[in-house]
Amino acid sequence: MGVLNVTPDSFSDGGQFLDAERAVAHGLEMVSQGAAIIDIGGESTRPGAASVPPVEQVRRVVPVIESLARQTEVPISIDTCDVEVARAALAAGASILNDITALADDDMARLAAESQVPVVLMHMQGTPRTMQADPYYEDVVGEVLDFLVARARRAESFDIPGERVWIDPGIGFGKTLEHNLLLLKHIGRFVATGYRVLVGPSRKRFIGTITGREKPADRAFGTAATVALCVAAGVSIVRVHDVAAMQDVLRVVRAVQECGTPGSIHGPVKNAQ
Ligand code: HH2
Repeated sequence: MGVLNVTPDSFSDGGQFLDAERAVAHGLEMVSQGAAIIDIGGESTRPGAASVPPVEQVRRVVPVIESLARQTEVPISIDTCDVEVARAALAAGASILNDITALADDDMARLAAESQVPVVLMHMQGTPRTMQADPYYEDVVGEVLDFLVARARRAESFDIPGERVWIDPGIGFGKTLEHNLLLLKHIGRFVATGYRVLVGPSRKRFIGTITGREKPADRAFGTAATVALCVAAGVSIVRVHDVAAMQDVLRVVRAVQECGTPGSIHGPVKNAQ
């Protein structure tokens, strides 16, 4: 899943794609690099971010979604927790809902059910404005897992079938460095629920803390380590900024996973040394 933020203030690509034409060009570039989904957002959720009125989010994302949907078959997801924005995005051609509040709003749950699209349920402690103030858990993995399974069951009670529910531990959303690391270390427990798992570690602060890389754009190698761990553990979707580089990570992890299985060696891997 390639990230496309049509915002002035996202932590990593803020201001780069506020212009619709540039946003569309970047979306198409990520498609050409192998993105299987383009995730479009019109509101930053970085720690401390102020919320953006739905009408402004719509103004930012709808032209980009319309244009991309005309030019590519790759599914587009809308990253929003506002039902009006989600509705406008679906009408413009989006076909996945990415809700960082995990369907806190019943209207969003009804929209997901009616429109029969997959929905990402993400865990967050607090709100973007407050979430990094003092995150606290007794048992971060158990609590995040219990929350997501409860929200997935709630989604199913709205007639959203389990195969359309994707769960996401919400890396960086009300989590310390240690919390993020524990969630990544035990990501297999989320996979074991049977729901598809999405993880979004890309370029985040905790990677900068570990590597000493202050600039988000310099965190691709750190991100690659998390992507490799997640994919090896059975995660279905990784939400990333550096699509071309992470495609290479994916290819190598898959080649290792598939080696030794008859008929599994294919394409460029065949003659590798
Ligand atoms: N992370 C961000 C935004 N949306 N959605 C899901 N499902 N999972 C995530 O981990 C996730 C997300 C934050 O990253 P980004 O979009 O690059 O930054 P910003 O929120 O500043 O726009």
